[in-house]
Amino acid sequence: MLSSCWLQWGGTSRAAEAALGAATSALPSPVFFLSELCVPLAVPYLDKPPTPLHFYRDWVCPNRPCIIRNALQHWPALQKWSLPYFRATVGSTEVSVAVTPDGYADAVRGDRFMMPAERRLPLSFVLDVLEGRAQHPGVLYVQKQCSNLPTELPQLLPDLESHVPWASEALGKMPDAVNFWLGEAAAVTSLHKDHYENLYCVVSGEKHFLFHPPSDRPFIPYELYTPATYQLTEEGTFKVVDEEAMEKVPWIPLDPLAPDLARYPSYSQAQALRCTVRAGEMLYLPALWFHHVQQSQGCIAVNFWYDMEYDLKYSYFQLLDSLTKASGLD
Ligand SMILES: O=C(O)CCC(=O)C(=O)O
Repeated sequence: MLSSCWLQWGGTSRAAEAALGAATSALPSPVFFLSELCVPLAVPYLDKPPTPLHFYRDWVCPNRPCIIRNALQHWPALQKWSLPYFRATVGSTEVSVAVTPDGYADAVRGDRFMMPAERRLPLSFVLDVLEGRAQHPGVLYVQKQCSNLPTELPQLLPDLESHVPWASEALGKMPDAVNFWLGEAAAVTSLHKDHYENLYCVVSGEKHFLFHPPSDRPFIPYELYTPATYQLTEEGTFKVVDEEAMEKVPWIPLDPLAPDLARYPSYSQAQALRCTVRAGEMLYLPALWFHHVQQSQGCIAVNFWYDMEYDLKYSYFQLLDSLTKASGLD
């Protein structure tokens, strides 16, 4: 009995392997087909906010990014927010600041997945650093991706809406998080993806995005890294402290600004899309799109994260992810 089960299992497993081999060797062609069909050459602009129906039908459902103009002009923040305004109104408020030696928080550095040192600093001190009036070791970025706007800077809430009404209606939910971002030009967000429909609003300055559609997954490498955190010493140097209790983290080692194609040759088949989001503009960044972000010095932004629907699109992405891993393309 045992041996017949074993034989049967062995047979099934060989059949599965053959099917997998066929599927993975055919992997790039549906991906190219998808990219040609669905991925624009540039991120399109809308001159005004879409209706909930248009937003859902034209952008969310086909999982396409766009930049929306004139969607924020009724926010007092657009007129009021500046570094001097923050100094006068919320300067004494302590905020969480991500501090890194090189501007990269949550990124692969060497053989580690590095997380930032997190410091609580009065916002006025961060403003001093941004304006060149004070110095602090490393690179500062006011960012904490768990609704730091309402939790850490609630005094600023009257200056904007608590959600994006046409998006909330289209998606049938309220945002899971409303995040505030303010940092130095050297602060970079490494290439990653999220399970959020992201409405990213630039209030002052500019953000530079580099995207890859989810269909580029087979060409984007992931590896497993030991997680570690930067620790800032009294002398102002950075120590790397391994997070021994944490599991290894799957992350993208590749820098899309200077890809190491000798090491990751498949990346040459991926199609990067770039855009700059300027003050007063709102980017719709669909769930599962890979993104890498840079900014101008002192750029002020707020974004709304709406949890994605775990629907067929999500399942297709998971399938592509599994096939990519199984094929060894990673
Ligand atoms: O603005 C940034 O630096 C990163 C934004 C981001 O990664 C996100 O909103 O998911």
